[in-house]
Amino acid sequence: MPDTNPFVPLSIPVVYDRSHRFHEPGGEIWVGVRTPGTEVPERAERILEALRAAGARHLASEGAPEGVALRFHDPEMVDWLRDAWGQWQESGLTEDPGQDRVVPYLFPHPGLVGGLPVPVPAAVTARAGRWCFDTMTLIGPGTWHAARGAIDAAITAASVAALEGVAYACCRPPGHHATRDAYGGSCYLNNAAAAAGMLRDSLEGPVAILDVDAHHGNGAQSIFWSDPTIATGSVHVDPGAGWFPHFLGFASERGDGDGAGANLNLPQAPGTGDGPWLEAVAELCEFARSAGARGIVVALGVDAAGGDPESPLEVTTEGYRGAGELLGGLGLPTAIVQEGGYDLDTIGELVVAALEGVESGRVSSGL
Ligand code: SP5
Ligand code: ZN
Repeated sequence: MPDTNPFVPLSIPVVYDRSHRFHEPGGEIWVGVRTPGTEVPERAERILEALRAAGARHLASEGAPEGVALRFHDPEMVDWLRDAWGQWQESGLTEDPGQDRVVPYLFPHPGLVGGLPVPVPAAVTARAGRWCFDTMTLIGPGTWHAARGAIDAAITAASVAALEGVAYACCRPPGHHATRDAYGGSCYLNNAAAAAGMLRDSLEGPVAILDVDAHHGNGAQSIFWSDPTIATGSVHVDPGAGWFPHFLGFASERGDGDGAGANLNLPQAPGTGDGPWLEAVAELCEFARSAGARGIVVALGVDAAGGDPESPLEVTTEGYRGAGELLGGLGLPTAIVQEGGYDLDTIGELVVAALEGVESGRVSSGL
């Protein structure tokens, strides 16, 4: 009997760097209470395990020069991220009051500073709030090392995608909430933005970041707000229905100046499942096409799946496969960058389904 169901390995190359393990957020401060947190090292390990079982090949991450990796961030924020843990320790805060992570306590709210220049404060406790916009994104001993590793993996995936057509970066911490000069939402450096910069420069033409994480991709929206060469689109749970990042992600945000029209937000009602969500993904694809994108970066959060602890969307594994098919169907060089996804029992299968979808979409598109 011939085998009617031969094992076909996943052909999308996977970039993974184990330096992500150095980032142990140590929980999140949520409404003032330290909770366990969901952005844990086990996430990337579970994804990798599922990719291995699917037969994927693994590429080493290449270190990108600082000027490439950190180009979209304020050097002062970068300096802080690099040094924060050391400064925190030196200040004795780990002993008194006994806080083993860098946690902000005061923020330069626009209503506080009233448009005056925001100084870098002298106290390390206040410096944390200078660049962090929430209380949930803590810095520990290995955070910088891991964040740098994640952005390198994303850039490596973009380089491979420019040459070979497609690649996936299995990276953490995630990046899509990080703006030029602020971090939060479990994100420190914007991995997808750096990948898009690399892809645009390699392909010598406009690209698009298409974000299917359950939460709005506010980081890339902000970084490329006036930039027509990197279009940004995001499908996410409606911030107007009470969901993170609460203040951003509305359909009325379309970009400005030269970038007017080059941002698209498609907020979805809580409870939205495959049908309307996939229509929105198709709209993102059409948006990339009409922006003249020569390549795309997919910000692949799988937290829109039903059962994810951080979002109320109800997308299925087959929904993620369908999203992959639509995105792959564009037939463009594609770098896929891991964002959120917090259900450890399903994160692996969700990513594999999305990547299998991308692969079959690319085949249908004639590649
Ligand atoms: C990358 C990404 O998906 N970031 C999403 C961060 C959203 N975090 C919002 C947290 C809102 C409170 N969650 C309650 C969980 C209690 N531990
Ligand atoms: Zn998310």
